[in-house]
Amino acid sequence: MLGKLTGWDDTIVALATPHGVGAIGVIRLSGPQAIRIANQLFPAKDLEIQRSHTLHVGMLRHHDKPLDEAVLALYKAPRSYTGEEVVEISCHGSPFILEQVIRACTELGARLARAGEFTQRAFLNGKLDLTQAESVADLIASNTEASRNTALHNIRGGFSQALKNLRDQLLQFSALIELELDFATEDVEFADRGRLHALVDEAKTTTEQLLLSFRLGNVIRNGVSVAIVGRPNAGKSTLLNTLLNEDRAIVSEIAGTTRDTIEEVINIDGILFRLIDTAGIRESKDVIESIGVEKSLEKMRSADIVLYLFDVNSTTPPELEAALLQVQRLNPSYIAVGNKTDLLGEDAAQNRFTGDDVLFISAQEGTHISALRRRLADRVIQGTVHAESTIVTNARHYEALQQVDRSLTDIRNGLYNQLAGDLLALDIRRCLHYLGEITGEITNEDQLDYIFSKFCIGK
Ligand SMILES: Nc1nc2c(ncn2[C@@H]2O[C@H](COP(=O)(O)OP(=O)(O)OP(=O)(O)O)[C@@H](O)[C@H]2O)c(=O)[nH]1
Ligand SMILES: [Mg+2]
Repeated sequence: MLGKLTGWDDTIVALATPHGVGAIGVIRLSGPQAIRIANQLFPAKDLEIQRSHTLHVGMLRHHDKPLDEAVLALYKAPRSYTGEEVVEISCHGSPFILEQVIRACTELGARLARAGEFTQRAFLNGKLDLTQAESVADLIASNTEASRNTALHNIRGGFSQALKNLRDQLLQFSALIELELDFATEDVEFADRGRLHALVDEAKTTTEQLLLSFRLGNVIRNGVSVAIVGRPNAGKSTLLNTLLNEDRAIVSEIAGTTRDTIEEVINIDGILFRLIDTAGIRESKDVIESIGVEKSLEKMRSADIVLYLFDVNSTTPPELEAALLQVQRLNPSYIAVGNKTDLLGEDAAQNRFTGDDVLFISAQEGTHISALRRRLADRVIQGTVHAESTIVTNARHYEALQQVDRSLTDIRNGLYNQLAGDLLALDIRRCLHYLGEITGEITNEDQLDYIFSKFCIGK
C-alpha cells in the first residue's frame, strides 16, 4: 500500500517532545534507513546487528564532532509504532543539541517529517485504524481528565469496535442478497428479511446513540459555558471568586459593580467549564451599565448552562417565579441558585421557596459550593453517555455517521416496501461505504492527507 503513495520510502525524522528547554528531548527516526542513519552517528557499537527493543547508551558524533551523550531505543519493523524501522534518540533537552542531531540525521539521508506523518505511517501499515489514529491527535490536544479518557478509549478501539460489528453483520447480509441475485429466476430468498429488519433497527439505535454522544464529546473538548446571571448585588462575582478559589472579580455592596463580562475556566471532575460573570440585570439609565445588561442577556442566550443567582433575603417567591419564567424563555438549561443563606438561615430559605427547584448556597461563606459543582457536572453527563463509554468527538466521524444513519433509514424503508433485492443491495453497499469511511477501510489519499495534517510534527 505504501508503495503507491509518494514519499513513503523516505526515512523521516522529527522532534517528538515539545519545543523548548527540557530535561530530555526525544528525536524519532522512522523508515527503512532509520537504523543505518543512527548507526553512522553512533561509533560505540554496530546498531545494525543489535536486536529489536533494546537500549544503547553512548556518544553521538558527526563529522568527528561530539554532539551529545544519548540513549537510543531500537525498534525493528514491523514491531514499532509506525510498523517501520524506528530509532528513538533521547538527548539532553537543549534546543541547540536537538537541532544539531536532527540536522545530522538529515545530512545522512533522512528528511523532516510532515505533521502527523508518524501516525499516518502507522495507519497505512495497518497498526491503527483511522478512528484510532485520529484519537492520537485528540489525546495530544486533550487538556482535561475526561477528554483524555475519551481519547484513550477511542485509541483502544471502543468506537471502531461498535462500528466494525455493525459492518460485519451488514456485509453478511449484502453477501446473501448478492447470492440471491445470482438465482434471480428461481425466486429464492437466502437473506432472511426479518433478521435484516432487526439488524437495521439495532444498527440505527447504535448510530443514533453515537450521534447523540457527539454533543457531549464536543462539550468535553471545548468546555461548557456557564453564565452566572441575576439582579445586581445577588452575589454573582462573589460566586465566581469562590468557585475559582481566588479574588478574580471585584465585589462590592454597590449594585452595578460588574459592568463587563469576565470569563474564567475551572475543571470539575475532569470537565472544563467556562464561567462567565455578568453585569446584574436591571433597568438602568447609565449607558455603560445598559450595554453590560445587553451583554448579560446575550450570554444568557448563548451559554450551555445558566446559573440564575438570587438573594434569598431580598427576593419574594412571586418575583423569583417571574424571573425564572424569563430565564427559561431565553435558555431552558438553567439552574436556580438562592444565595446569602447565611443571613436568613438555610431552613428559613428553604421554607420560603418551597416548590421551586432551588439550590441554596452562601457564596461568601462557601456553603454548599461542592453541591453546586456536582450539579454542574451532572448536567453535562446526565441522560447522555458516561465519559468512559464511546463518544464521538470528531466532526468527520459525525458527518459520516449521519450518512450511515440516512442509508439505514433507506434500507428500512426498502424493507417495508418490499424492495427488490438488487435495490436493497445498493442501499446496503452505500451504508457500508460510509461505515468504511470512518474506520478508514475506504478512503482516498487527499482525505488522509487532510486528516493527518492536523497532527503536530513528531507524532
Ligand atoms: N452575607 C452574604 N453576603 C454576600 C454573599 N455573597 C455576596 N455577598 C455580598 O453581596 C454584595 C454584592 O456582591 P457581588 O458579588 O458584588 O454581587 P454581584 O451580583 O456581582 O453584583 P453586580 O456586579 O453589581 O451585579 C457584596 O457586598 C458581597 O460581599 C453571601 O453569600 N452572604
Ligand atoms: Mg458583580
